[in-house]
Amino acid sequence: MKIERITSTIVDLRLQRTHRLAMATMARHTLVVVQVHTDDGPTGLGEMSVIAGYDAMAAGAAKAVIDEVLAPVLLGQDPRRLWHAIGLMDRAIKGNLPCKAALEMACVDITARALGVSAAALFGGAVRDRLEMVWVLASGDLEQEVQEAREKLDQRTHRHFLVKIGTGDPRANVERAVALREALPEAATVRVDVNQAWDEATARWAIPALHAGGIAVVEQPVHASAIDAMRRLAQCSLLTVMADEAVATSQEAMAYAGTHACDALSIKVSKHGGLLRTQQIAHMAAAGGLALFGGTMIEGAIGTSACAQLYSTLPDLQWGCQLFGPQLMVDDVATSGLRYEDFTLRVPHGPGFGATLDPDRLAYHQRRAHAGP
Ligand code: MUC
Ligand code: MG
Repeated sequence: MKIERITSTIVDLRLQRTHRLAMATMARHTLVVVQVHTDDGPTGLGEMSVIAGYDAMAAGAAKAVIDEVLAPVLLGQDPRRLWHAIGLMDRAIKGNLPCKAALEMACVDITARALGVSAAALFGGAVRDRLEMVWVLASGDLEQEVQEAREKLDQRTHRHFLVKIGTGDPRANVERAVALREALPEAATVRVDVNQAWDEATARWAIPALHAGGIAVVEQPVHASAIDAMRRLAQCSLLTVMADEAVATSQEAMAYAGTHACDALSIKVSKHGGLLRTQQIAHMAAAGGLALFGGTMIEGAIGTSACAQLYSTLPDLQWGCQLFGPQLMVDDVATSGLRYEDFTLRVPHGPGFGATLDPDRLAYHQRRAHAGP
């Protein structure tokens, strides 16, 4: 089986509400959808998400890397030789991990479909068929966030909440997170993601205040490059300190796990450069004593199904997953067997990721020229 043709399509999708991170305010969302066609095998689907202000790359640049640099080295190759494909992409261009992830994802989808199995089978098989869900609150408005969390509790879709607190005054943000915790029933949990916004001095007083207020986890409190600060914070905090943006490569995972520079790690298929690398990093981090959280870059049905397949195979996923992308988007370009029920995400059965592209919706949402970043 050989790769015959690769296409990539930028799509712009509306969100249910504005999503506010420390470094980005998302009023809509952009995905790059990849289709890898083979000569006598199935077509594979991959996807990367682009968040302007968060990512190092604009969607047009990502598409150019995929079309002009990565696709040419994959054409004619057997998509089932996954590490070989990763090696070819690494030799073609440094970095660009999310672009490589989208293409590797499609190759994994092809491999599983060709075997007639779900992608989870390629990663050792599922150890769970449901993932404990975390909902991300990111409007910055306490009343709205309390109401949104209560709706999720009433609908029985989420009981764990992660609130983004990296924008604005740290003291007001800590108070907002604690007030949210107090407004919700005991059975709910609240954690925070600072998305690198604080310096170490701020984190030193803010983390104990969060702990005193019943917050469960603080994610990436300081800059991604501040490994020494992260280590000091992890070592003196009663609260779980989670790394996210700081750990993308396996070398960074080694550095964090080896020196206990955090207690937990948010893994992300896009950030780590694909499903195989994410599996590798997850197992390394677990061996180094780090607890795991299944992260997202707000992928749609394709990327979310792919992540869910892998996360379902990880023996330890102590902090659940935040695969809420399809719930935040008003529309999508694929359908899938993803089901959100009983506070969990039911993992699709496949074949492959269990996602099916809808060509009409892809055409409808496709970006026309000069539509944005
Ligand atoms: C993260 O965990 O920092 C992207 C979307 C979102 O809600 O958070 C970021 C990822
Ligand atoms: Mg994060």
